[in-house]
Amino acid sequence: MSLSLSHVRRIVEEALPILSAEKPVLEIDAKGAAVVGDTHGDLETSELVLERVGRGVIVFLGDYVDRGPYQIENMVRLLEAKISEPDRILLLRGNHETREMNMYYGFYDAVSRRLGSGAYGIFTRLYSTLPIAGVLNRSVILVHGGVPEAAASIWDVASRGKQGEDLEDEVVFQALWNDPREGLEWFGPSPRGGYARVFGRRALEKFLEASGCGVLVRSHEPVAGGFEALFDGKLYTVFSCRFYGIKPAVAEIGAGSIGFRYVDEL
Ligand SMILES: [Mn+2]
Repeated sequence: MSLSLSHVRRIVEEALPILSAEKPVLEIDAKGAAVVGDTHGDLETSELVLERVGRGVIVFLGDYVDRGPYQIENMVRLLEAKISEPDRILLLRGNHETREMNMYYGFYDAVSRRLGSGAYGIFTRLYSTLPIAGVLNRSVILVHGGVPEAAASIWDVASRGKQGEDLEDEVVFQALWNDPREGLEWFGPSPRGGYARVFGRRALEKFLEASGCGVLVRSHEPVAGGFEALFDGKLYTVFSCRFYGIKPAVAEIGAGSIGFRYVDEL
């Protein structure tokens, strides 16, 4: 992919009004959905998913940039897909779609080196338009991290609104940062630091019930095998970046069922 600043700027500017019109928490009605976890510059995963998943919506759970070798290409490819099929390709925000993370984990430097100093600002404009979460068929919560401690339901998260260049609201921050822990009931400290917390079974069950949902699908942790069920199948983690020594996977959600497939076998 040839990358020029004018091309990247044009793609981002075409995507901005489409994303801006979307709600902070997307209400998605679809017969089927493929859910993609972190890609972190794994352009190959994004290409395979976009080319081979023929039906239903495709929801990307965020973390498109930082770390991998094709961070800009990956972001641009996903935005091109969004522009051509705005109702089918849904791009949620991950904890790496922030200025704070990009300064430390490589995307700011990659953009400055390849597109010129001053180019990076177009991406923080983009981040502030990205939705925070989705609810599929009024039953499945889709979000990068998990359950925030101070939110009763996903609709409570929605009321916080989209964020600026960083995740200023603590509830939204936790929705994109928190991790599940088997054996825990409510909440506990997270090794990730900041506002981040870990959440247990009762925290998840209460949040799901108050949201009118039965399952939460998230990413954020590079689980061995690319896919993992926790809390008796009330929560799934899917991870889709091949640079973590795992086989990238996607979740496939149909009527009353959740399974997974490896990206390289789609
Ligand atoms: Mn993450």
